[in-house]
Amino acid sequence: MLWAAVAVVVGGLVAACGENGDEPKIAFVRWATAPPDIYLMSADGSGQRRLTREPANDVLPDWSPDGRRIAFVSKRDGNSDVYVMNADGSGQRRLTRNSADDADPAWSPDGRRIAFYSNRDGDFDVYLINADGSGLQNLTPNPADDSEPAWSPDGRRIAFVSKRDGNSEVYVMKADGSERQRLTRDPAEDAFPAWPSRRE
Ligand SMILES: [Ca+2]
Ligand SMILES: [Ca+2]
Ligand SMILES: [Ca+2]
Repeated sequence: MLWAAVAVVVGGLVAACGENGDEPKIAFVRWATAPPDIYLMSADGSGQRRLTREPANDVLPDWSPDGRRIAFVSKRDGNSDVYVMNADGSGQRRLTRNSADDADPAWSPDGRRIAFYSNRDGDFDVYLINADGSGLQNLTPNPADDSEPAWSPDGRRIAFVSKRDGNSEVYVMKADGSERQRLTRDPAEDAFPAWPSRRE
């Protein structure tokens, strides 16, 4: 249920920004023809163009900090996987190769790694992978669902959501998975942690 909510809310509404050359651009998802594709436009709405052209869901764009690449989620190979492409849509490349759901990529502030979550080990966990597809690492080997990674502006910590204590709570951990700390203690669902963007 959480994943479905993320796909709809984040994939549908949030426009990610990045710097590429002079003008900041906005990536977004358009359901022009089902299934949806990732598009790009200038910040004034001009120059709208389609970046993905596969007959499968392409959603959840997330900019690399240098504005040169975009991570996203696609079902083009049969199930949800994390991909990266250049900001002009060229060089589309699959990073995760697993029949489970791999979702919600979040680029690290130093541009080297991408956090995402996946249920490849039976339950949802937060994973890290290098931007070149190497070095996969499970940061939350816990039988409960762990999801929605969000980098701190300095890249040293990752906030995430976990159900390990019975219902959705927001946690924070170091980027190596250590020093996990629970931040919310409420019987309601606590989700979608977000830090301020890094300022240069
Ligand atoms: Ca997958
Ligand atoms: Ca888990
Ligand atoms: Ca809660």
